[in-house]
Amino acid sequence: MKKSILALPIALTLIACTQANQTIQVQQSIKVTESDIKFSADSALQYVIDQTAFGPRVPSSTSHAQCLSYLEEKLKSFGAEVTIQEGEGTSFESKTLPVRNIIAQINKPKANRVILCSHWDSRPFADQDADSQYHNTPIDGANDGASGVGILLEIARQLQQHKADIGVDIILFDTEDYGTPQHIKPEKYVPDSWCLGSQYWGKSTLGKNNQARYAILLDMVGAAGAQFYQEHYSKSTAPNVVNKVWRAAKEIGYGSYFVDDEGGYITDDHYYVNKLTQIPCIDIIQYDPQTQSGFYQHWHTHNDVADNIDRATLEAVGRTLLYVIYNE
Ligand code: AHN
Ligand code: ZN
Repeated sequence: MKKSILALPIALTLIACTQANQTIQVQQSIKVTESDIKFSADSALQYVIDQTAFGPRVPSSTSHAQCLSYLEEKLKSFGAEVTIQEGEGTSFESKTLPVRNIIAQINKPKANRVILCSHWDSRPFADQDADSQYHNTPIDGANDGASGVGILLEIARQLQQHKADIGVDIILFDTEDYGTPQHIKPEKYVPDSWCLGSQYWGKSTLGKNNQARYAILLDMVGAAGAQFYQEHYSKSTAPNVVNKVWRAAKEIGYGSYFVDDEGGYITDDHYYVNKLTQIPCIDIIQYDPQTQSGFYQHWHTHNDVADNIDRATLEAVGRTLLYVIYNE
């Protein structure tokens, strides 16, 4: 975004800080303003549709393999250096499951980096569906998986056209959504059955050696009218990152999506990034006080389809993240 920066006077915001009982003011420079940011919600939505069009992205399936090639090709076409991390994990039934994490490095020479992540697999069980005949059938996961990935693809595309000063690692975790279903009681209890991809990455040298300053996870970021509360593990391990993102959203007019209030504890990929690496990670995830689960109303049902994805929500999240990145 070099051109627009030169054309604009540098805006400054004043942020009040309290230090040693006195309030001081810190000047923080805004390098890129809201109106400089480009993000196409149409394009992000198309990436969601593309992913779901392969069919459910259940690990070991043909659709999963096809979507892996699609995501790898897309990220390469946006100029990122892409690595597929191959690994495995143990399912709730004590079976070995494959893991294919997709790691796309943008601006690789930069030491100053952040991670943006999401899971790209979809759940093999519609175990929240009202009709129990569907409980063993896989879901599209348009919101649960594809929405975060769609936003991250569009961010990668934008970062190729308008460079940021920092480096960004986009990490698409696999095998997040294979956790113990409601309707199956395994013979032997297997702990940590969710988030197998982020667990594998966090224990690997790729995770251990990653020097990113912080990480932001997206999960279920595409429903109309979604609201993102400040999830508990995020707030306790990465309070500065939560504040940075929620303040950014408010500054550019998305305060109605990013609510300044506490959410519950959610076991998601960010939990394992925090537990297994040095990188503080937050989760941007919809909280719906109207549903019993607290999750998206179509969570783990066959209504989690691309038709229920809303451009405005993709845009609110995508623009907020770009605003944060361009101002690092
Ligand atoms: C649990 O239900 C324990 N965690 C939810 C994590 C998740 C599933 N996110 C999307 N799908
Ligand atoms: Zn899920």
